[in-house]
Amino acid sequence: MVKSALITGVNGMDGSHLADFLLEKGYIVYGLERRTSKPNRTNTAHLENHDNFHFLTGDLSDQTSLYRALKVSKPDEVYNLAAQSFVGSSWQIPMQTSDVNALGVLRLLEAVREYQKEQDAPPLRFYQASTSEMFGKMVENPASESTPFYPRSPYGVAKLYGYWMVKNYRESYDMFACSGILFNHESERRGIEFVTRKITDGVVRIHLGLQDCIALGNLESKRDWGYAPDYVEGMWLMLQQDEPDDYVLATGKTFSIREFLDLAFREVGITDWEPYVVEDPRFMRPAEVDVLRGDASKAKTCLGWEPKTDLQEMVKRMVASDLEKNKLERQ
Ligand code: NAP
Ligand code: G4F
Repeated sequence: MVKSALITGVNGMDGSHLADFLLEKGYIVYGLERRTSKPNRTNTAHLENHDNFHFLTGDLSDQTSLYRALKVSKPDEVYNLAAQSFVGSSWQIPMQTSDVNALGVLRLLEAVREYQKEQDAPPLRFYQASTSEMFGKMVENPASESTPFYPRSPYGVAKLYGYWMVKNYRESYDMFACSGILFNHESERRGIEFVTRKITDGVVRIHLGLQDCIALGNLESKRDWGYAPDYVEGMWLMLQQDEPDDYVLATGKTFSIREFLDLAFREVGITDWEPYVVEDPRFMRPAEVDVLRGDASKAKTCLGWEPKTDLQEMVKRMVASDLEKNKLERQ
C-alpha cells in the first residue's frame, strides 16, 4: 500500500532532503509551508511539479491549520521538522522561538489526537526533531539518550519542552511518537546564517574576489557535524520500528570551527587562511555551547543506522555547490 507522509518545515534543509528521500521510497508527500511575504522554495523548487508531492499552507502557531493539514493529507507518518532553528536568534526572539519550538509541538500533538478521534483515523507515527542543543553544557561526553540535559539557549530550552511533551504523549495516549536527538548536520541546502554554510560560501566568494574576509564569532567551539541526507534516513528508520523510542544520531567525532575553516579554505587552495577571518563580537553568544559530541550506538544497534559521509567529503560538496551558485549569480 502507498504510504502518505506529512512534513512540517518542508522548505528547510532537512524537510527538503526528507521529502526527496520519501518520494524515492514511493510515498505521497505533503509538505507544510508557512505563509511568507516572498515564497521561500529554494530547496523545494524541484518538487513543484512532482506528481506525488503537494504543498499545504499551515503554521505551528495556528492549530486549526495543523488539523486541516492532517485532514487533507491523511498521513501514515508525520515528521515535525518546522522550527525557529537558529540558536543565535533565539536570544532576540525568545517568545516566538518558544511559541513555535515548544508550544508548536504541543499544538501538533493535540491536532493529531483531535484528528484521530474526530475522523476515526488509524494510528499514525510521529517524529519530533529534537536536538543535541538540549545537552548544551554537556554533563557527559559523548552524550547518549541517557545523558542529563543542560540547555544553554532559549532555543535549547524550548526544544526540551517539545521533547518531554512527545515522551508524555507517548506514555499518556500510547502514541507512536519518537524524538530524534540529532547532532549538527549540514548540506549544500543549509541556511546561510549557520556557521558551516557561512564559511563555505565566504570561502568561495573570497576565492572569486567577491569578498575580502569572513566575520565570525567564537572559533574555538566544537561540533559533531554529519551530512543531512544521511540523517533523514535515520528519521525514517525510527518510524519503521515495532516500538516508539528516542535515538541520538551523531558521528561521534568533534571538530572546532577553526578545523572546519581549514578544510574549507583548502578546497580552494588556501592554506594560510587566518588573514581572511576576522573575529566579530556581533556573532558571539550570551551563553555558548563549547563542545558537542554524540554517541549513536543505540541507533546503530537498533536501527542499523550509521553516518556514511565524513566531514571532509561534506565540506568538499558544500564548497563545490557554493562555487556553482556564486558563478551562476555572477552571470
Ligand atoms: P531549517 O532549514 O531552518 O528549516 C526549518 C523550517 O521550519 C523552515 O522551512 C521554516 O520555514 C519552518 N518554520 C519555521 N517556523 C515555522 C512555523 N511557525 N510554522 C511552520 N513552519 C515553520 O532547519 P533544519 O536545519 O532543516 O532543521 C529541521 C529541524 O531539525 C528543526 O526543527 C531544527 O530545530 C531541528 N534540528 C536541526 C539540526 C541541524 O543540525 N540541522 C539538529 C538538530 C535538530 P521558512 O522556510 O518559512 O523559514
Ligand atoms: O552553525 P551554528 O549556528 O549551529 P548551532 O548553534 O550548533 O545550532 C545548529 O545545530 C543544532 C544541533 O546541535 C540545531 F539544533 C540547531 O537548529 C542548529 O541547526 O553554530 C555553531 C557554532 C556555535 O558555537 C557558534 O557560536 O559556531 C559558532 N560560530 C562562530 N561564529 C558561529 C559564528 N555561528 C554562526 N551561526 N555564525 C557565526 O558567525
